Amino acid sequence: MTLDDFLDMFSVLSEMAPRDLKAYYAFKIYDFNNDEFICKSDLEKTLNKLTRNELTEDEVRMVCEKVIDEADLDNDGRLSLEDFQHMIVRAPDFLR
Ligand SMILES: [Ca+2]
Ligand SMILES: [Ca+2]
Repeated sequence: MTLDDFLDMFSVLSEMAPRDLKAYYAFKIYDFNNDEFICKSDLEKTLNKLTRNELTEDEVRMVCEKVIDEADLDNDGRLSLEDFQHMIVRAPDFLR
């Protein structure tokens, strides 16, 4: 990360409410390939980390599909920050 990136992030963050901030951080962490969307492969990586690879590939795929199915508001098959924030508002336990 360059200093400019850091300052950009800082100015974005300072304009956000605490809950949005939390969602934004989580989004950034889960967006492994940094394309500003959480797609299936990002979710699969996340799940494998959270579950320490205890789920089978099929189980991981099923959960990912369900998550995207439920959270993808604009039906483009991936989660934007907006989709993600909406999911977190609906499921406050998600970040714990
Ligand atoms: Ca991504
Ligand atoms: Ca979407």
